[in-house]
Amino acid sequence: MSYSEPGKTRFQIDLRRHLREQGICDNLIHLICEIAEASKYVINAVRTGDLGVAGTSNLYGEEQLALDVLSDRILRKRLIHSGVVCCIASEEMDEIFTAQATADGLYSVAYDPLDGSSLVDVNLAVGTIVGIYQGNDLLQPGRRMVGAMYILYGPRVSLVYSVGKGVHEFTMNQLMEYTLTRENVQMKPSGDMHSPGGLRKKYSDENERFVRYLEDRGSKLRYSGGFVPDINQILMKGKGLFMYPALKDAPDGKLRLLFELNPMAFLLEQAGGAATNGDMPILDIVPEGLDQRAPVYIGCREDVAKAAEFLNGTC
Ligand code: FBP
Repeated sequence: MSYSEPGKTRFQIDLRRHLREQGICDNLIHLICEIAEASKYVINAVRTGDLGVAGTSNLYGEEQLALDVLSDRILRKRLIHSGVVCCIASEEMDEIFTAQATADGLYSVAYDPLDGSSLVDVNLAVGTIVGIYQGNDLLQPGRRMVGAMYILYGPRVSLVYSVGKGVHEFTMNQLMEYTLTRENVQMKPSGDMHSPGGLRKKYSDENERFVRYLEDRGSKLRYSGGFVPDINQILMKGKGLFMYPALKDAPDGKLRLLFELNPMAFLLEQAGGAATNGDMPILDIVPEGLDQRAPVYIGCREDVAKAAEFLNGTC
């Protein structure tokens, strides 16, 4: 991982130039830049928008916040306007939206427009999560994605992406442009911090024993309640494990395969980390529907492997 420092040639590299260096096709470069542009309007909504409820509910029957609906509309309009997207799936929409009938040379996008939106009310960091597929089939294993990215709206605004050639971070400057700040982010094999999601009293004995094992090993608790800031901390520090396991009353956990888990698993694997549901890599799960959820253990590969051992009783 190389930090771009003043005076070094990699400084002030903008997103479009960096994407061009990845050797990917113009349509994918254009798509990622369009999502980056959309994030500038989402930032404005997060900073000044209505914090109330929208009066509607999403695919999961959850009450939508006005910010959920607004950020979803901003991204959907931008994706349609891009001209390179055929199918769109959003955590805030009930079904797949077909933007173009043809799929030749086009992409499909699954996104969570504002993950952790309920945290804006208490001024905590939130984010947009995006997974990109070639063609018009969104229900394929995450390993087939051609790109993934998230945008973190925190004290600073950062954008992290991968198109299968490493993981790179950009930070928004005072001109609202994204410039390179970290290139080829790498995970260590094991770490000393953990983010356990969900109510502990609903954990299985195996999950409880695993968290105790981490604590006894000297791992520090780091959990903000926001998936994007929690994953960003793990990626940028190159260490740690996030888990949102199956709960006694939620056998599939909470987080959504298409909109949250696949993009983050793609990024972590690209950085040398791992992501599992306890039985298999997240990226190898064949989605059965838009609303599918899965338990997740994501972060340093040795810690993820250890989680699976505890769950399968081999530890
Ligand atoms: P939303 O998509 O409804 O915002 O939920 C996702 C999320 O807020 C994640 O960002 C976070 O990791 C998790 O839920 C927190 O869940 P809990 O409050 O149960 O720990």
